[in-house]
Amino acid sequence: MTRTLRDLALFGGAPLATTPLHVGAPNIGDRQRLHELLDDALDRRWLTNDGPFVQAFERRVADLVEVEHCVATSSATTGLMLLAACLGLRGEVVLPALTFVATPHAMRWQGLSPVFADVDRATLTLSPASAAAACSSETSAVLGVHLWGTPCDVDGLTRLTAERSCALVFDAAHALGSIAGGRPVGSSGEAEVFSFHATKLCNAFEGGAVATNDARLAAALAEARNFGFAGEDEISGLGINAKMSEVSAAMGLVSLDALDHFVHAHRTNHEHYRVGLAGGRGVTLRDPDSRATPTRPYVVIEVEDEAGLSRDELLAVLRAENVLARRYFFPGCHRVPPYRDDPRSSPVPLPVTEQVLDRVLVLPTGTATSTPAIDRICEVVRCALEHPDEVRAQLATVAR
Ligand code: T4K
Repeated sequence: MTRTLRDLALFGGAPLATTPLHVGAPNIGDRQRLHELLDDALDRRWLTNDGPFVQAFERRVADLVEVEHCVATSSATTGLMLLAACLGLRGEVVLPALTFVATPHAMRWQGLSPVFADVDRATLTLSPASAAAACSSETSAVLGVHLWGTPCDVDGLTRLTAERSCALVFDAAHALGSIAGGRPVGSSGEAEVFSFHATKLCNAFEGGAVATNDARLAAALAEARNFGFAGEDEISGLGINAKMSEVSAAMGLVSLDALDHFVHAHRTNHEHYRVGLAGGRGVTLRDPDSRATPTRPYVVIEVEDEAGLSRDELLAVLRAENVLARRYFFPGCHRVPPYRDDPRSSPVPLPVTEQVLDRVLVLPTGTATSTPAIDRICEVVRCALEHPDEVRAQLATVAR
């Protein structure tokens, strides 16, 4: 380690980065190709409403995740909402509290009651045992989240939902390219919903995709995302505008073309973090099974109790360096409105979730993050954790 305390920005050194290093800085594919596709759409004067780029995007995603049908949407959030509506879910949906708030919000917008369960310590995905304890006679579905790309215990959740005769769906927002039980994530349960938001491994500016092998469900989703139109003058039922535009689909296609390049960058970055943080005291890089999470979409560290610095203190050190790490998904869905005031939403204890929410930091990765920058981030983390008392004292001085 070459960095000393005096080199840290907190102690007056030059910040590690002159411009902010963001978690979620987008991966961007071939710009020239994107411009060509946008010209095509403009020349064609077909900009949205199930255009040729959207159809091509849907075929590409369906092939990639090995399902028969894919319905592109304006976001994963609207995809989840439509899925709940088209499956006719009622009452309660059991899901992890350790997720982005979009997951319960999508259910709540459909008039459903999200009920939170705990996660498994190893994978940080929904624990089948905790989910079982959270189920009630009102439960119509279990919603697993492949958090940070790590697949859920699909078999365990399948057994649970089969026993209870309720639906099983997945929030696969982080999990394009992940592998569950030897198959790409996307084909389990009734359907799985991917995100193509700008911050995802593969992006369409904004966008989502519902993957399913159920032809009737796919047809219902396609109608529901387009106001419920089943034909030019025919409305099949309640619908909304959740369509993907041709601009988004063009970006999605260009991103899919570059997927191998993006994955290579994420894997290389993850390896640099692994080496750079090895032996660092008090901090652990989450290192999920690389056969199940080969894409390495996120870099997540846990700041342990014995680190000497809290997670938030380490966050402050990094922010001073212009490294804008994030505390995803603090403070936890069960602790924010409208859920925190509803005792029915947290019927079971959430000890793993609560421990993790107070310990994790997500660090920058992707094609926008260079490996030399990662090596320096690791040096900063290690240096700060070698001198916790001095760092805490300096943070207190700066705060005054
Ligand atoms: N389920 C799960 C498990 C999810 O994580 C998400 C979304 C969803 C469902 C819903 O998917 P979508 O409906 O969005 O398709 C961001 C994203 O907006 C959100 O998509 C994502 N998860 C979540 C984890 O992150 P915020 O509120 O943190 O966004 P914001 O604006 O703070 O930006 C995040 C970071 O990315 C910052 O460091 C800045 C950086 N960034 C962002 C954008 C948009 C860039 O560098 N460039 C950009 O263009 O939610």
